[in-house]
Amino acid sequence: MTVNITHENAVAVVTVDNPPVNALSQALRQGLIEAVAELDADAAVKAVVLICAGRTFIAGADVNEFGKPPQPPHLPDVVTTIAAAKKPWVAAIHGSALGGGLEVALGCAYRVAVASASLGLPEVKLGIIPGAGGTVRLPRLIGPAAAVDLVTGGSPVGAKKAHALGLVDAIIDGDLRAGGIAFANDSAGKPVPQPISGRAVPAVEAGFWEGAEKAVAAKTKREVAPLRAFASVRNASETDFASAMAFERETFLELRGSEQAAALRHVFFAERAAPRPPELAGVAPRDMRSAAVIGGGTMGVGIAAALRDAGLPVILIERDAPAVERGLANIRAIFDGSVKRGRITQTVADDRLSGVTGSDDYGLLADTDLVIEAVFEDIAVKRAVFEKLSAVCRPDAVLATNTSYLDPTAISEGVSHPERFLGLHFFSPAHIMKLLEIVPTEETTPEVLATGFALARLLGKIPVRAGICDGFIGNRILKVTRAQAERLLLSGATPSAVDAAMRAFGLPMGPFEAQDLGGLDIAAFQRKAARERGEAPFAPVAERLCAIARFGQKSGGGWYDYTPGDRAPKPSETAAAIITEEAAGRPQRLWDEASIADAIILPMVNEATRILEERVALRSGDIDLVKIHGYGFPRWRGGPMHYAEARGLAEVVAVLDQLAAEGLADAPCDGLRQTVQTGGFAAIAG
Ligand code: T1G
Repeated sequence: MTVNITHENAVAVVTVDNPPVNALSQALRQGLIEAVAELDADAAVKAVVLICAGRTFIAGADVNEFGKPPQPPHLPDVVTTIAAAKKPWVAAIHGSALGGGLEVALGCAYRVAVASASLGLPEVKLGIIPGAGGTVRLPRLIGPAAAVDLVTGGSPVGAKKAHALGLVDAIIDGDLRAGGIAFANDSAGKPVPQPISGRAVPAVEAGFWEGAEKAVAAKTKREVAPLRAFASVRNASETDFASAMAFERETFLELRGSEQAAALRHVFFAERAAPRPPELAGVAPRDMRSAAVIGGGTMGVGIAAALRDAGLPVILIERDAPAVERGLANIRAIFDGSVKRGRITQTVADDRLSGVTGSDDYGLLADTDLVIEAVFEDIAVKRAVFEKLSAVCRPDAVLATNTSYLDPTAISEGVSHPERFLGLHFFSPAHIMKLLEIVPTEETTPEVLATGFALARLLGKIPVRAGICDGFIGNRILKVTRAQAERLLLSGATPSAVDAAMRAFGLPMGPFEAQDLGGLDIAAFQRKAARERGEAPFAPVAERLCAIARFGQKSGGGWYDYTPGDRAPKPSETAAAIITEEAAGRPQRLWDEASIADAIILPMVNEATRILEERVALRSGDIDLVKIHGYGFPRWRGGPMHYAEARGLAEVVAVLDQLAAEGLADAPCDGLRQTVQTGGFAAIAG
């Protein structure tokens, strides 16, 4: 039963029970409508408490219904029915009152919450706007400024902040049900507050709307929903309730069918599928109560900081005392930086740091549950670390390598109990970037793999299982991105034009700006290793830039020139001369933003399809998550694989065929051609 009614004397308790998050399914919406009618007709009922079973208050409309035509009763009607109830309804909130859940609560006469609850309107994160009165009731209840923040940002606020805003009428200490009933009993004898729909919107100072709109536009760039949500809040603040509700509903229905909404919904479900690979269902991870990181460089201290943020004590091992001190200074710098940016207080930073023990003595790791190696990307150096770890760690301690490009199986040669070994590929900065590629070897047991996924949950990261190949998923695709970007330079494009086109597509920066920022020498080192394996990586210009020590910003120039103290890239005559020489004799063509994006993004999709075919990735949504959370691919495009499906796979194959005919890209792989018949990547994935 989705909606259940019980009675506590003159108070009726309406309990919603629709696991897992009490989403507003059609049955639940119908149940609420019927509950209002039943309780309005019951003379013995003086007030109503609306509460939810399980872990949270209503978490919103049922996202599973979004791809289908809306079914009555529609949520705005449910909220209006509750708002018109003859008895005061009190929303008793725990967990998260989100989206339609908060809108239902706004239809109630009162809202109470436990201190741990949160309330928000995250619709813009799904490419839509609130569609049941959220943008109309909120400015009437908490004022336009707070309403704009809540609606356009999409982030929830805690109950205490909500109480300060007037969004919540009381914070309940102790049992929520009992507290809600007591509040309802108390309210029963008082005049019911004026319905929000009848309230005026507080005035704003001159220039508020213009300033707020600029701020929203600056923050959300190419995403459509935030500015449309802003427009609905402004409209609601300047027109009558009924007109504002109609405006909001029309906007919601329009965006509900938009490409960005489909993309963001895809990411929402992909982010919930990735942490639960089917083969790990029912597999219990090992306990993780302590951790160690080997290596105090950028990656090592980033990983150590992430472990501390998750509350694990960390031993940071380096080769000698001076290196230990440098490592501890590096991690202190991370926490100091977080304090300076207001992410944590000094007290928290001190606590984080106090949980790190620096040492050059591997013997301290005798009882450590998890050890992550993050030393120099050289197989001999890594093997030497694991030889020591094999000697001192417990046989059941999980040993992990953070390698980006080396073969974890090769690293694990000689490790005692290799079943407890796996790759955990973090992305720099490791305490910030959400992505964690989890790379098992053939000997890694399901329990140890499950421990990797449990670690990701503990660290608040997005785990993606990756098979072993050069670059796993993300860096393997990155090699194609870079090779394609250079191909364009040899056929008439410039670094600035390519970077501008990729920014216009939605990337945070273009491939050449990114290389100058990260350093060209890192990729050169990987290309050298690839050549030693007999491969022929394509980077004629990058090789020549590295040959004259043009490694990017850190050497004063790379693809671009930089003046000291200024990170703004300037076109480089040196790079242009090398490009001209390397382009000599090659066909030249005109490039615009769209054709540049096609020549880079579609070959990435082709390589990603090969990754699926080889089972290096389990599903196309995982690849989308890798690109979004590891490389800044625009979330509102859903990732490269969703983008290709939304663009049309037949068109993707046709454009790639044309580029291949001009020698500007590989031809579509068989798997990609098959998707034209099957209609998507699902048929390729396992
Ligand atoms: N609809 C359907 N299923 C949902 C859902 C939803 N809104 N939210 C979560 N789930 C499922 C999820 O797929 C997973 O399923 C399980 O619940 C646990 O989720 C009209 C139109 C609530 C904070 O955007 O933010 O209302 O994989 O792993 O980490 O204006 O889920 O177990 O089968 O995320 O504890 C607005 C989205 C909708 C809230 C809980 N609401 N959800 O986090 O669990 S639009 C949202 C969340 C709307 C109105 C508009 C989180 C959570 P499974 P989980 P969690």
